[in-house]
Amino acid sequence: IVGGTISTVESHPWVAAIFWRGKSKEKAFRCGGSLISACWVLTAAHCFPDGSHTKEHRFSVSLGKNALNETDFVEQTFRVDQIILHEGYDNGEGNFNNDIALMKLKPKDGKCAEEDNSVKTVCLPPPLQSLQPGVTCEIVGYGKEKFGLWYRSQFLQEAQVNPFADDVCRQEDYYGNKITDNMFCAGRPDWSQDACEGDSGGPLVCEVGGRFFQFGVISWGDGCAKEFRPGVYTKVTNYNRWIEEKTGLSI
Ligand code: 4AZ
Repeated sequence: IVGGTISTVESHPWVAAIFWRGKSKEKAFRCGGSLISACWVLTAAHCFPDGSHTKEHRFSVSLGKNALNETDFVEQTFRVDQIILHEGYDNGEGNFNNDIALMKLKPKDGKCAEEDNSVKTVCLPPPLQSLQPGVTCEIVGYGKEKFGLWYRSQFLQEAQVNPFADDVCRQEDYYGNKITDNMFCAGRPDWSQDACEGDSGGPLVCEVGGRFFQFGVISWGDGCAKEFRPGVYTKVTNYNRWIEEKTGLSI
């Protein structure tokens, strides 16, 4: 997150940290995610390049985590039973179309995530709920605080962004025709806050009608907090049926 502030997982208890374990057992942070039910985490498909989704045993998911490089007292960590990428995920045009994926947590003693002050599920918006440009949304992540830095944020960070109208984001001086109907853009009018490398897969949550819903999955962008280059998010409301079909949840 660029231009944000240090946050706590207690104020974003649905945030998940996805790790990958290599052949020499080194554990590397891969992406953010969000807990949508006790056993399911929503994230971005591009977090699993070149068939790494078939290597479930290499991944783990931590919930309730404040500091990336420390094991939090309250955190809950799970192995992964299944990784489901969207069938239409496509980066052929360099724009991550259908950038959405699900991870099924492996239960421990018959249970997945247990709700407490640091671990809760996020609500998904109903299918036709539209997101009006101008509302304020929050993004959270453990990603870089500046584009090009070699290190990530040690702590969970949060920032505020506003959804942009599609016709603005599709202007030639923005992203032109790279923006499909499965995406929306969000940023600050002064370009001061944005998601950045390492934040992808994490949630964009907005208050609509007095309730908070996850409207976006952090997906991509040209640089971070750059003029005319807002963050691009997967439009979660396009995927209610897909999520229901894959998870058996009802939204
Ligand atoms: C990334 O590489 C990434 N500024 C995520 C979000 C943005 C840029 C890059 C948006 O994961």
